[in-house]
Amino acid sequence: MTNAMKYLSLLLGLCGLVCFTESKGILFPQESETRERKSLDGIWQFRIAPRNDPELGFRNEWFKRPLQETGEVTLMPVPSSYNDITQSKEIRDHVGWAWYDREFWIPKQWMSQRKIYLRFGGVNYHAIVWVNGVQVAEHAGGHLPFVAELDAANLSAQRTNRLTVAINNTLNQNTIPQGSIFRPTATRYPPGYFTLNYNFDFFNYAGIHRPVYLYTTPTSYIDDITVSTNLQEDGTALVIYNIETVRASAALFHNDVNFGWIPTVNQDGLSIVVRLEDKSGNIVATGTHGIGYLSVPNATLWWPFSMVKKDEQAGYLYTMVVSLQNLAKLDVDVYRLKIGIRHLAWDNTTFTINGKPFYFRGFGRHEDFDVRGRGIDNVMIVKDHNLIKWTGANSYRTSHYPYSEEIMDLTDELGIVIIDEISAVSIDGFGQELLETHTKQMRELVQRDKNRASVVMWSIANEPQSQKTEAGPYFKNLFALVRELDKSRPVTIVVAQDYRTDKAAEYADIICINRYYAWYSDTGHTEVITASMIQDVHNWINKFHRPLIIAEYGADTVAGLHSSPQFVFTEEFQLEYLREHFKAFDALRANTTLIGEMIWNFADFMTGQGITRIVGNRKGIFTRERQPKASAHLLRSRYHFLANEIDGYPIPEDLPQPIPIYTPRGNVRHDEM
Ligand code: GCB
Repeated sequence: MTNAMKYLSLLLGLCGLVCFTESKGILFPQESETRERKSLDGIWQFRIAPRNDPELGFRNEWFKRPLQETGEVTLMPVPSSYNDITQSKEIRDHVGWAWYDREFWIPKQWMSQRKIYLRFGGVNYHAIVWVNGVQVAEHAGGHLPFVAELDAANLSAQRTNRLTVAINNTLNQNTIPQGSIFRPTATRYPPGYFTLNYNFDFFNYAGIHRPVYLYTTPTSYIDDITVSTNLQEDGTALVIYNIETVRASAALFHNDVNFGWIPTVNQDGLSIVVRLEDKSGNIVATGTHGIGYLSVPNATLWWPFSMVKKDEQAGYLYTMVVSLQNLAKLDVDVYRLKIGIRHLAWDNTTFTINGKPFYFRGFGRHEDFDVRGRGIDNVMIVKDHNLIKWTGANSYRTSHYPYSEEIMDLTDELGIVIIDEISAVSIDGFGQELLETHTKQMRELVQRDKNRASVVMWSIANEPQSQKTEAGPYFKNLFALVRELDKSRPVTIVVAQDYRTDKAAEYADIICINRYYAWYSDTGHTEVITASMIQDVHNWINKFHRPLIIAEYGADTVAGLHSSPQFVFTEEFQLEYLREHFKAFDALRANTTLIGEMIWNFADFMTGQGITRIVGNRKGIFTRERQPKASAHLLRSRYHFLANEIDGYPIPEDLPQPIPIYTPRGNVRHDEM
């Protein structure tokens, strides 16, 4: 091994960079001088399978003909959840197969010297895809992308092509998340009656939730890029990268990692050139290997927005331009990846970003909007992130599933910190098959989000039945897997169990707990909150000696409902409930390794029907229409006070100065709210 190689392997080990040699990349489709992209979003044809004959579409091969020729169809926007688009209760509550189709054109020039792909950003839960009647893909897992390479022999540039998608939202004990079909035998039920039961607290929206793209690459192309960043002691930034290519010329090169520094130019004459450009397009570093590192002196670091004085430094992103070139130095393929340079570190007491302790002040959220359900909508996602910045929050958790790549682009760019959670909500059972599903989804998530600066932590589950003995080995395995995939970020789990009985949190780098004092226990008694929370957190920290985040606390609040003195469900109650928590958090952050507080929830969201939910979960500080409840103003004061105290971030002019808040000792300083 040469010295350079030794140095590099040391670096790779230190930074935990992992080469995904066995799996195909899932780079977001983009246009470049060598790639083309076509959106298939729009209004598609749609039909649900009959409840009493769920397999009819397969038996009658609905994928072989236009959907409108095999029965009645309705119009369905893509992306969106199908549930709230029509006036039909049957469609809203449908469980089982639902069918979509549309036609599309392939440009003539795509038919030679190119590879053509079809990519779905997310379809909940199980999807089967046909093009011109031929199956091209199948994927399970509702919130992660998948891609199919299309065979040109099955496409036409002379006439329209047909895309058919069958999706199924049925969950079982080995899906993530889990669910079960309830088929009562009692004669009072109508024939064929069944329901899908699940014990997570959000509506099981179904549909093609995220954009659908057709795109091309050249026949030799950049398949995957893995980047990790690091700061050396002298302040020089290192960008460590691994580029995987697929070569057309010889099977030998198919899906091989190009260990570029051994032969810089491979036998097929192709080589990799990397350049890092700042926001103005200046080249700040270059590389000529498939695996390597770029050193960037005086790098502009990626910072959460409230940790920098100037807005333009928040979420600073460089562009890594990767090109695969031929012997004549002409670009065969080019891919541009936005990356932020930042350094994460953690130990038993702290978590730092670029050397500064980071205190998470944020939210649990949902991808949930009126009418669209979980379907991505640019209007809503920009509005949400404006509101997040307005509150002074610096972070959120993608509770309880991976959010769309379009959302993650925003958090990277705005400098909002993300705890990236997989869809394992409320899981139980912990058998081998479940572990396999869980592992597969974790791999896909890390593969998708590994290069994102805003993602600072992986969350491998929310509120599993982690008091059960089987949960111990199950999560021990999963933590080990995620660390093997990525050593550059801490791994957490969000638990709701007691510190004495939990079997999973001990494996986490940072522990997250959810607590609902005065809501699910001692309902209405806000006077128990502060002492209970303080004692509880002390117990966890004294036992596990880890940084800890309160990942959820909250109270259902119906906007416009008032009561003095305060009473559950009123805006006054939510205010009081928050104030009592703030006292606890301030006492804890002064004396313990509490490193964050995240309220449940950012906004009201839809749930299944139930007597504890008044048309959805109302714990939002914003309504589902994104209007503030009284609590939004109180939380905003606190978050801005913290941003000012911890990061020196200027307090907005429209907030009273100094902000009414509690001192770190938990005493009221200006309690005017
Ligand atoms: C929780 C869950 C979250 C629920 C929340 C609630 O602990 O993690 O999914 O929505 O409680 O409001 O009950």
